[in-house]
This record gives sequence, structure tokens and C-alpha cells, in this order.
Amino acid sequence: MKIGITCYPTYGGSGAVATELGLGLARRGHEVHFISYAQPFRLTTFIDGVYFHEVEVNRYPLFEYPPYSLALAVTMHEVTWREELDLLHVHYAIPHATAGWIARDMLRAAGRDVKLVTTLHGTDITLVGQDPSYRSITRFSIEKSDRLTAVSGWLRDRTHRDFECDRCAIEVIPNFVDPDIYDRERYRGRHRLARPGEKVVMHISNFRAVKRIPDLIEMFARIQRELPARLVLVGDGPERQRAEDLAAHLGISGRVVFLGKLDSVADLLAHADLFLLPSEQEAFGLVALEAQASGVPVVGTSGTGLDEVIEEGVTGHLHPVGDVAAMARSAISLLADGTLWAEYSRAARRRALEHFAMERIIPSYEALYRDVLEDAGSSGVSAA
Ligand code: GMT
Repeated sequence: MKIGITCYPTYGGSGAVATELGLGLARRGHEVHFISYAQPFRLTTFIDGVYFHEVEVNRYPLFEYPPYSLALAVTMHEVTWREELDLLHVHYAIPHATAGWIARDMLRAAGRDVKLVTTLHGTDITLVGQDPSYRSITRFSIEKSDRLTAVSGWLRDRTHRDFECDRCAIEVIPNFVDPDIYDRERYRGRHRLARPGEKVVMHISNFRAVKRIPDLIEMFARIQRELPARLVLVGDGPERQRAEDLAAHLGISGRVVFLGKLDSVADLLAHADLFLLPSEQEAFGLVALEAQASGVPVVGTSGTGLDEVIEEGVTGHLHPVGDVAAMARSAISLLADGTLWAEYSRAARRRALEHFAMERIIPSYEALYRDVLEDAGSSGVSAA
């Protein structure tokens, strides 16, 4: 198959998943064309069957807000026509599903039947999609997609509920991980992160409010009172300053390390003893899966997509959003008991391999593509 993939190219789980999917599809013999405003951050070298097409946005002086979505639709249209793509697979609804819908309908008007698959990742539905500026176009664009997928049952249900879109057929295809890359046996150098005897507690995110960074810092403050530990924070975003201020206020700055944005985290996760993800919402929590594959138990929030990723009491512990005391207690109990920790660590890796290894998940996308390509009369998910 010849597939066009559009995603956010910078840091973030949706771009990471889209890129790994494209690379995995290319390894399975498909031709993959990435279409975005920059090269996806995990696409670093030339790979057979993988191409990148940059969207050029004209900065005409009249445009106070250059219309990226239109430029994207035009590039999707051009690339699909020229390269004879079979389908466009867009990740994150806004603006990608909208641009994909325009491109597909332009192609159809010219007699070329191309399919549009949209994968919902989380905040495109729960935050951006609920913003009055984007709500109606989000709903319209997802309804116009030929197939919709969501990265968890939690996100599928939220989409049905928040958009009152009971007739939207949404297939759940979970995120995946390459277990060869996320493997703690592969990497050395723990001494770079912590002193001997110290536990390494880790968090990786875009430091947005939805991640509840203050809960994370308060949780760690409780943990380090009970045992020697260091908090390693990877990523950057609007809440980072708040995190630094709170750590200083709690007198734990010396135990908290900010590493900033990094392209690859497998070698860091390999040295973590515990991963913390106290998010308000999390459609899936790709980084929690990457932690599990690396043999790192996870403590996070229940009532989110993490319920489908973490096996409660086996690979980690989940507690209600904001229950810092309970999350800290779970963290301490795991870190303080080496035998228990080793059991959780093995189970975490096993769970990642058995349920979320890329070789298991990528065929689900291929099956969906085959299905939609056979569906000659498709004109949107709610029309079925
Ligand atoms: O966390 C974010 O806001 C970034 C967003 C993204 O586009 O990368 O993450 C979402 O997609 C990831 C990949 O599917 C999921 O693992 C994250 O859980 C999801 N984030 C939220 O739902 C908050």
C-alpha cells in the first residue's frame, strides 16, 4: 500500500506513534509519505520506502495568521495525486482531519478515490476539541473521516460522550512500543543519574497543566522523606517553572534534576526505578508503556486511559486524580521492597511485550487499511 501520514512532527506521543507506525509499515513493505511542516523528530535518517514532504506556508503580509491547515491540505492533495497514494492517515484531529477531508474531497472531485483514516490521541478530543473555537469543526472532520481509531477505550467513550456522536464507529487500536529499544538490559550508565543507593524516580512529559506537575513534586517530596531518591524530569513546557519553584519551596531542589527536552528516552528509562504519571487526563500514556517495556513500574491516576495500560497491583498502582498521599504510599511500598519491585518490573516488561509490542499492533492498522480500501462507497464514519 502507499500511505500518507500526517502528524505533529515535534515532541509528543501522537507524533512519536505516527512516526513509529510509518517506519513499521515501511519495514513491512509499504511505501510511506510523511506530510507535515517539519521532519518528524523520530525520523532521523533515510529509510527505504519512507519519504518526507514539507508543507510550505506562505507568509504573505496580509496573513496575520498564515493558514497552515490550507497549505497542509494542498500538500496532501499534491502528494497523494503525484505519488498515487491509496490513503491518508492523520494523527490528531485538529487540524489534520480537517485538512485531510479537504484533500480527499478535492481528489474525489477529480475522480481519484482516496480514503481518510483519522487516529484520535486524546487532547484533540478532550481539550482542543472542546474549545468553542474548534468544537464544531472537530466533530465535522471526524465524522467525515472514512475510518476513526482511538488509542484507548477511554478515549473512544469520551469521543462518543463529548461529541454526542453515538453513531461514530471508532475502532480502538492501542499505542505500541518497540521492545528491543525499550529494554533496560541494553543500556549502561545509571551512575550519571543517581548516586549508589539512591532510587531513580522519573517523569517525562510536555509539562502542561493536564500532567498535574505540582502533584508530582509533592509526591516526590513524600517519597524522598522515606528513602534516598532522585527525581529525574525530562521534557519542558509551561509548568516547568512552577515545578522548579515548588521544589525550592519544599526544600528538595537538590534532589530534582531537570534534563529538558530529549529526542530519545529509552536509555534514561532503563535506569529508572519508578515512573510517575499523575495526569488529570491521559488517553493512553505512551510514556507509561515505554516505562513498562523498560521494566519500570508506574504509579499514576485511575479513571484515565492508564487503566488500560497499567495492570493494577501487578505492573504499578493507580489512584484517583489528586490523591497524592495514596500515590506516594504506593510508590514508597514499591521502592522499599526489592523483591516486590523485581516482580513488578518483570510483569511490566511482560505486559508491554504481550499486549503492546509493535508487531502485534501494526497489523491491526494494516487490516483497517485493507478494510477501508475495499469499502468503495464510504463517505464518513457516521454515515454507516
Ligand atoms: O499529552 C499530550 O497533551 C500530548 C498528546 C500528543 O499529541 O502527543 O498526547 C496524547 O497522545 C498520546 C499518544 O497517543 C497519548 O499517549 C497521551 O495519553 C495523550 N495525552 C493526553 O490524553 C493528555
